[in-house]
Amino acid sequence: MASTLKPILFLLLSFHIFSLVSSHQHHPLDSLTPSEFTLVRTIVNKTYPSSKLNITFQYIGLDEPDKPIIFSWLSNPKSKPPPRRAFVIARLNKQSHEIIVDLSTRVIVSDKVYHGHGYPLLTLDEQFAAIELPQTYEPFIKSIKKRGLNLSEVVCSTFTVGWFGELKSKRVLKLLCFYIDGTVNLYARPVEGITLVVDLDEMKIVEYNDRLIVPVPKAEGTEYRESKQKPPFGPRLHGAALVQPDGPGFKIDGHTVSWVNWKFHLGFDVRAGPIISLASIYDLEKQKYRQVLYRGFISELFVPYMDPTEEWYYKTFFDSGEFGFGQSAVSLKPLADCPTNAVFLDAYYASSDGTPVKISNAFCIFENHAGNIMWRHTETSIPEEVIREVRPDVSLVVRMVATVGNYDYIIDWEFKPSGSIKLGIGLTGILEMKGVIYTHTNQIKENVHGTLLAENTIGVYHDHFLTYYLDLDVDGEDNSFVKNNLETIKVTNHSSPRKSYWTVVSEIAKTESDAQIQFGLKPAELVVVNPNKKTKVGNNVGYRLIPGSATRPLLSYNDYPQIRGAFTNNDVWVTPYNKSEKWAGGLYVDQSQGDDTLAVWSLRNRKIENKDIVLWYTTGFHHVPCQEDFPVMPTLSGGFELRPTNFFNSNPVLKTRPPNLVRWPNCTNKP
Ligand SMILES: *[C@@H]1O[C@H](CO)[C@@H](O)[C@H](O)[C@H]1NC(C)=O
Ligand SMILES: *[C@@H]1O[C@H](CO)[C@@H](O)[C@H](O)[C@H]1NC(C)=O
Ligand SMILES: *[C@@H]1O[C@H](CO)[C@@H](O)[C@H](O)[C@H]1NC(C)=O
Ligand SMILES: *[C@@H]1O[C@H](CO)[C@@H](O)[C@H](O)[C@H]1NC(C)=O
Ligand SMILES: *[C@@H]1O[C@H](CO)[C@@H](O)[C@H](O)[C@H]1NC(C)=O
Ligand SMILES: *[C@@H]1O[C@H](CO)[C@@H](O)[C@H](O)[C@H]1NC(C)=O
Ligand SMILES: [Cu+2]
Repeated sequence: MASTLKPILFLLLSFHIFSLVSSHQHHPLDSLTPSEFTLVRTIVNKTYPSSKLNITFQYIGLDEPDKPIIFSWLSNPKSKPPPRRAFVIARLNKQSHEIIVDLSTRVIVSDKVYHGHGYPLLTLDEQFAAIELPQTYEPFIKSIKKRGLNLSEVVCSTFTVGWFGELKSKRVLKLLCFYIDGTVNLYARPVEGITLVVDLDEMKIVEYNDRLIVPVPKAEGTEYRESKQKPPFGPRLHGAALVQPDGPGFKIDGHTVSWVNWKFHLGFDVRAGPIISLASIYDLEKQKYRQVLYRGFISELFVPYMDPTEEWYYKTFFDSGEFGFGQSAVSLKPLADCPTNAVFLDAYYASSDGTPVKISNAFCIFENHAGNIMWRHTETSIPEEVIREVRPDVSLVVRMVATVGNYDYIIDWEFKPSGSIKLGIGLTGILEMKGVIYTHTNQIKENVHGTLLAENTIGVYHDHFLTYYLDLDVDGEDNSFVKNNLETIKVTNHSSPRKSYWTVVSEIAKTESDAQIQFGLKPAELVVVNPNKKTKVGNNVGYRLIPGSATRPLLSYNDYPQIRGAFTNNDVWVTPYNKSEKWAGGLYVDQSQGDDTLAVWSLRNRKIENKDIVLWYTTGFHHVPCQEDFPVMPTLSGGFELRPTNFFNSNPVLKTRPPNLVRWPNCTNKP
């Protein structure tokens, strides 16, 4: 290992974001702007004056125009854009109101009280209010004293309570508390045994339970701040500079990004986080853009923990529908979260009183020069000639990081000139840890539901399921879902020395049940095709799903969390497009009872052949924590790919010209 320290050289690029972002005109899929959030608040205030009523905004987002309206606007973008509307879920008098506000006419178009199960997204404000309550709650103060702890060093955190068959529920959440004396790694120092229940509509503690005393794990070894580390230090990583002599290769016009042969719209939603819309790719041969993806986003993120004991059983989180994946977006750190050539974009959401909140640097967009090969070939079979053709790969990445409490999720959308879209997921941050009496594995005689990571510290087993909504419109709206099953054929009549081979047997999914796939031993290629468009030689144009790691749910199907998370029962589902079917776990996920999930919608078994269809794909991780995940976890990466499959007549990057060579001052490598 090299041990000499060399200065890190960063050649900063001298372009400004302003040169990339040209004048902004509203695209109908643009996320709501700060002034639009303010306008929503003003309009709702006319009907529900906040001076008289305690109204809170749990969700405000764009009520996107119907698909045909978008298409007709796209065919004539100079025409008047469709009306801007906002969809609002507000809490008022212990009820959830669904309000649609027309921002052009400034009226409330509809206002309905929701009477079903479940509650809307939690706001940050109410969570901040809730975690303050224990500090003045007598029984809690006593419990902390009893443990010999210092109240001013105790911080609490919010946990959704799930649903376990209760017929009636209140809008509550649970609090667990942590000790921050000597560390900022609160999750590593749980004050185990105490559970508080807060009624959010009353904003008061309604249940208290101090069940057991367990030593609080020590602070030593939990710190992760660079400034607090003590020698010996790890190896210094060597720096590198990125130079883009031709400047960046992408343009941002409003929220539409164009790069090389791609064009797409980037939106932000407080619940979903990044939303990619209208992704289309330029076909050199046809001399036009062709549609690929109408809309794609993470629909839900299900994180059930596997400890059935009193303080842990309910931890079965839905990070998108309960906490808001967009609401959890954090500001990216230039030169660290994204490379030197990244451009940053802000995002906005509405706080619980309706005022806009800015997340600066919520997104970064950059060209990824990772030193990979786009395609190559060396040919040595030709006499007296060696042919060596290589095209270096460059891709475009849109990145967001959501920090949902302890965990950090790195979400990448990566576009490749070859037509592939790679969806990257990185998990890092801090584990949820449980305090125990044990300091060595040889003391453990019971099931502790996790791995002993440090003295008195268990990293509890859990899963992360990420369910993507992918409304592919492959070269047009009407698509079919095809399973290309790879089947073994036995040769029994001695027509070949071979005894077997495999072949492709295609199956077109007619209805939803035909498209419910659980990955197992039977290999298949899963392709969304346009049955109305063929290549020159007659194949249906398509895009296929190249799955990431399969993560089968391991809970019983009739277990309450799995009823709520039933959208993970299959790896793949296909539904006919329906604007209101967006959230795989339902619109109201907090304490939901599983009656509005993808699994329930799909029971209708609707026709999906040659229709506008949506592909739902779940990938994820079963997480058995290990000591390397402590005190902070090195990124665990996953993801999947959407890849053109007979979409083009031939390799679409055959004639892509490689980037101009950049010579290093003292480079010994000769091109
Ligand atoms: C709501 O309207 C009232 C007048 O009815 C006004 O006093 C108040 O400032 C408004 N609040 C907001 C948040 O717009
Ligand atoms: C609004 O909330 C405040 C503080 O929680 C409370 O004192 C007041 O009674 C509430 N008003 C209504 C109309 O519910
Ligand atoms: C409790 O913590 C506060 C803040 O760090 C400190 O000022 C105080 O001395 C501590 N008290 C005890 C009893 O340790
Ligand atoms: C053997 O079986 C294959 C596949 O069923 C068939 O195509 C072929 O004609 C058969 N050959 C002979 C020699 O019977
Ligand atoms: C769209 O989906 C919702 C929820 O599943 C359903 O109630 C509604 O009837 C569907 N609309 C159409 C046109 O199928
Ligand atoms: C390049 O190499 C020369 C000769 O080896 C050396 O004097 C010079 O400092 C080097 N320059 C850089 C920028 O490394
Ligand atoms: Cu994990």
